[in-house]
Amino acid sequence: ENTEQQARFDQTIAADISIEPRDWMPEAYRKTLIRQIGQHAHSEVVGMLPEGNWITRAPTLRRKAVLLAKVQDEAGHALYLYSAAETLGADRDDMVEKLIDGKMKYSSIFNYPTLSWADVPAIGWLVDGAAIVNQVALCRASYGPYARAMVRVCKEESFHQRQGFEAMMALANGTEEQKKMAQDAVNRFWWPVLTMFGPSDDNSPNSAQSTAWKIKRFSNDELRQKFVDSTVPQVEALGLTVPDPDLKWNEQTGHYEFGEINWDEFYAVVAGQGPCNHERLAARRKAWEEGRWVREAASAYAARRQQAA
Ligand code: FAQ
Repeated sequence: ENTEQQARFDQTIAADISIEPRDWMPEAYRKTLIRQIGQHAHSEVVGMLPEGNWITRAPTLRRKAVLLAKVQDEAGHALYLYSAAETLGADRDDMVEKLIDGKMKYSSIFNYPTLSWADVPAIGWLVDGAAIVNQVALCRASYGPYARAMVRVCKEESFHQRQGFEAMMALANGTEEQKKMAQDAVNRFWWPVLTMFGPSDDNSPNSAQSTAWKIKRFSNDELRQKFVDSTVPQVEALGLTVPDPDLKWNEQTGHYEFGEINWDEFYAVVAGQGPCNHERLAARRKAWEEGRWVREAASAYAARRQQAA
């Protein structure tokens, strides 16, 4: 029976037909999806913190309204993603507890601080820009609920990316001081953003299996290259520079060549030693604890209604 189910699963993947929650799937496929979708959901939640830091200090009412909407969108993305993980049998409370106990990961990028207002446009433009490159590929991931969540998420991320670029343009075309803030934000975010795509292909333990299962459609390095190729001209259009002395256009390949990423820093940040890891998890733990009474009240209410029915 199991080999027959495995054969049917393999055929479904080979035919590019999506796997749905009711379908039989190998345990390892389920596990890797819960890992990736769970990490992705946690990234959306923790990702609200760096930008949330500037909501009370946005420079104008319009920027504040846009930023509030953007941060709320990220909460929405987390909800779609936690729901997608639940269709695989994952338990949401369990996932959140693993996050705050440091047993589940979230994107390294959110462990960097937002030191000036220019970091808000830099995140919208560069971080959401990188997220789109990765998530457009995931719209074709083999697991149906994940792929479908990505379609809507990508539409919202494109709005985020454009608002980030537009806000960055205002700074880049502003006073000398504003231009300096813009360049400083690009200098600090450029390299960490490149690590959002994960380790290089020869150091990516999950890639081979996730590619065979068609969860991954492009490799980490391919997506990173795509991001660099599309973003460098945008940096130049703003009159800013990329903080990479080795960056150069290669006429033959039609791609930019770029310098060596500091992988030691990446692994240290993933291991919990980034500038804000402690602060981020402390904020999530506090929210989880302070929200306990709401969760308990909602569960008690639901149980009572069920009893009455
Ligand atoms: N940070 O073997 P691989 C957003 C881990 S966008 C931390 O290559 P895989 C939007 C990896 O999990 C950000 N950990 O792994 C937003 C694995 O560890 P494990 C979220 C990282 O899965 C914008 C190990 O290293 N997007 O939130 C990172 O095949 C603004 C080995 O790596 C997603 O999560 C990293 N950067 O490929 C929100 C996209 N990179 O689990 C708010 C979905 C790797 O074995 C504001 N995820 N690791 O212990 C993916 O596409 C994949 O999981 C990759 C990694 C490409 C990230």
